[in-house]
Amino acid sequence: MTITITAFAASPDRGRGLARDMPVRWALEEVGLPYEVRRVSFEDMKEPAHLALQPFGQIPTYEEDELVLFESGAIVLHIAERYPGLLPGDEKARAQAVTWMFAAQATVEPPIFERETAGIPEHDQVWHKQRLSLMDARVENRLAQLSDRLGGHDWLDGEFSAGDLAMIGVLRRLNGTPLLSRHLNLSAYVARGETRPAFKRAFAAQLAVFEARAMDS
Ligand code: GTB
Repeated sequence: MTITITAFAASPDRGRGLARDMPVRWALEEVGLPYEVRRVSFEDMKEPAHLALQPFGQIPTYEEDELVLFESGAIVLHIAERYPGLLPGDEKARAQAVTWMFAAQATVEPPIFERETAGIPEHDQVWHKQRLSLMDARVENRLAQLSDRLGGHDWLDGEFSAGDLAMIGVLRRLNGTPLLSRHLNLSAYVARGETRPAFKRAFAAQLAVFEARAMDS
């Protein structure tokens, strides 16, 4: 079986591992599956060949022999369901881990994403400051709720799972902000994920792409 994923040829995150190939790489590393990466430019992503794999012209995609998937969450779930290491064996615990995957993308990420994307285009608007504080409050509300639930535990529900992988992937977007750092348990939770050997391998692999390009230019 050959697994090929797509990733940015030149990620705008400058090697910080924030693009969505990162959770897929991390999941593959956690379960120990080798994979190849096809790097695509923004232009490539809008070409018919890539649109046949990803109808919205985005990365990541996942090809496993004849199977083609897109949506990073669906790809991580596919990997987690087939290989041990990312979902508990017990049926109920499994459903709970999947619930955290959905919570990460559907409940925690939207306010974080909104705050992040509003920053640059709205920066010059007179109402920007007011809107920013509103968005900060929305993020803060979600983080406070998540922090309460995590409490002093290492992971969201028992052992590390795909739910933690998804949640940490979302929270990493706030690294370096007071929104995250004021919640000591959440900062420690993110750091705990980032020190996993599988995360480190995934991070290093995507960083190597940025560094190779920097050497070329
Ligand atoms: N829901 C989809 C999934 O989870 O797979 C979303 C995929 C997606 O947003 N892909 C982005 C993309 O291909 C890259 S990851 N964008 C190109 C386009 O839409 O034309 C999002 C991303 C981009 C950049 C940063 N960054 O610079 O920090 C972080 C995250």
